[in-house]
Amino acid sequence: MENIDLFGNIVSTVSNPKAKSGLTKIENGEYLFYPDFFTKSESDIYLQKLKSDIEWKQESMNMYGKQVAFPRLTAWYGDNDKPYSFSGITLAPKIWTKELVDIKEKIEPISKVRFNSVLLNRYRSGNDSISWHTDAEKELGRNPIIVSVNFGATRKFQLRHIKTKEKLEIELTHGSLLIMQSELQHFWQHQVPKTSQNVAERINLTFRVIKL
Ligand SMILES: O=C(O)CCC(=O)C(=O)O
Ligand SMILES: [Mn+2]
Repeated sequence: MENIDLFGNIVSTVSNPKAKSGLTKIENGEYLFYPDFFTKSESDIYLQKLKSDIEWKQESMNMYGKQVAFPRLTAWYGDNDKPYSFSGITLAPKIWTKELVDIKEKIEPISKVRFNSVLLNRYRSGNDSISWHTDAEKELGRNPIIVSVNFGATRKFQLRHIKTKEKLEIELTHGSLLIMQSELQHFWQHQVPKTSQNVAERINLTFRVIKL
């Protein structure tokens, strides 16, 4: 489905994610989407475990001389304690928990990549968000593969081409898996916007390979 938004941009909406399951090639990139990768009962358990066992942090960043809190909680886990920079802050990872290893071992046969780190985001309500950015940090190298796992409330995930401004929207549901690959991080930004709807908590995990 194609619509024109307030700014005259073309917005393609993946209105029925099931119909779009599998590989989608877009201009300058591609993604794979599996709406029901984890079963409902598995996803319910992971959501509870991640809420209670992960060491969630309220990070902040310096903006024009002021410390501004991120509109979400974050956590960073991985193979070792090599620091990693994103959104203007540097974090040293914690060592994998049992459920993170479990999730990682379920996704690696699909992505055919061994991940050495995961960034977690916890959106406490519709007021939490992540704004337009790419995951093209230099530590991830050229054409990084990013595997995104989702538990909890469904939120809109939007992609925007940096040149054409074309927009795409995918509803990331409880237990869904989204793999972003090829040149996508170099040409498309992504965000999870705030919503005025009364939504429950959502946890997102993005598995990454940091080139050491
Ligand atoms: O919550 C999401 O779906 C996206 C998170 C994200 O883009 C990031 O952590 O870089
Ligand atoms: Mn990102």
